[in-house]
Amino acid sequence: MKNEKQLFRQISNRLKKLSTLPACKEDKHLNDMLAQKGIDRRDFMKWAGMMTAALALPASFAPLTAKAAEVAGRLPVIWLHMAECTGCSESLLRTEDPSIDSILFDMINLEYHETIMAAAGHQAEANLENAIKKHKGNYILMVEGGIPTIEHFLTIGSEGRTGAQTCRLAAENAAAIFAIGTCSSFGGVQAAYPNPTSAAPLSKIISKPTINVPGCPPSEKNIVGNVLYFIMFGSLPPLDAFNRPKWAYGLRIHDLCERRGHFDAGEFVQHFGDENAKNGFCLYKVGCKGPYTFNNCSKLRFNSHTSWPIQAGHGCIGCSEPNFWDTMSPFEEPLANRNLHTSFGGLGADKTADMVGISVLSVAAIGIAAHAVISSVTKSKTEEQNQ
Ligand code: FSX
Ligand code: SF4
Ligand code: F3S
Repeated sequence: MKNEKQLFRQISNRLKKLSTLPACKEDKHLNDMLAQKGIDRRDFMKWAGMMTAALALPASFAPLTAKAAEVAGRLPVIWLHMAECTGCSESLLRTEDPSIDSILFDMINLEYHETIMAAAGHQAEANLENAIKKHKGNYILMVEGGIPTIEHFLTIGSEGRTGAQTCRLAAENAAAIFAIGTCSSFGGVQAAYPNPTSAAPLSKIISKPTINVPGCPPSEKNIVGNVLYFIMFGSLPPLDAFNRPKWAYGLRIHDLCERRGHFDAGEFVQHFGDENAKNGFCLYKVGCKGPYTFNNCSKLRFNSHTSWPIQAGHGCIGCSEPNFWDTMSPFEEPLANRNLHTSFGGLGADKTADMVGISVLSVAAIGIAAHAVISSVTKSKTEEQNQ
């Protein structure tokens, strides 16, 4: 285990090396791009401090995070679209009031991204193949969307390749692979019952390790944070049992929720629009799945850090958990009184419900018991994986 100083030195050396590589886009410099958008150095360093804290690194590492952002232009990225709504890309590429995250993404050498590239047809296919050849072994592959395994549901491009074939082709020579969004990480809405296209997550389609960055969509910070981590460390971050980076998905929504005090005090919204809703009480009884969901939404928020679902007044629907469309819906009802027909998020939380007698216990016990069971199952899964 490295101490703080050694780690600092290791990252500095790596960043120094990276900064000597030629920038993929000579014309794009982060400082100029920030200045054009009216973002000054102070705001940029504030952002670097926030990302450093999010990545669970010591505060003294903020200059390294800033440096990692500055050398991000050396990093080629190939981004593939499978079956999805493009919400994950939208999370990052909002055109109005671009955040530092979206500017950073603009600077990254996005060699191939169907939503924003001009090429079409044969030219697009050639672009993809050229990018794979040119950056062999050095590019990050990001895949958005679930992957139908019944062939005719997803053929892409002029050569009629299936989505799965395209993923395998691009994965073969990638330095790191990120499944962006719940669809790519776990199948998402495409794989929800009755899964008519037999959609599967990326990890079931390719044979290389994938880092899952779920959320429907994931926040721009969780996408960018993983890119920064890879630039700084050149390796994958520590992952949980579902291959989610622990820095982002290590704690439950419920543990980080600003309404938690109301939960503990037994103060609940009974119906949307009631007096308790106006008072910002806990949303558990109107369906919040925060006690069963692992994500950092309250810390990093969405739309340039302005808000997140629970702040906006709706419960968490569990969008970063496997199978959440089937296991967590109806979204505006608590799980308490229902018999779940499938395992909850793959963690057997239907069993959790039985074990803690969720329908008869006080609401306060739910969070505690669910956490205990989820932690122990997660622990044993991780132990299994590490063996
Ligand atoms: Fe959409 Fe992405 Fe949801 Fe899926 O996000 S926001 S359906 S996770 O693949 O575009
Ligand atoms: Fe927050 Fe939901 Fe937990 Fe209530 S149940 S404290 S709204 S996460
Ligand atoms: Fe998704 Fe819940 Fe966050 S619905 S966006 S994990 S608050």
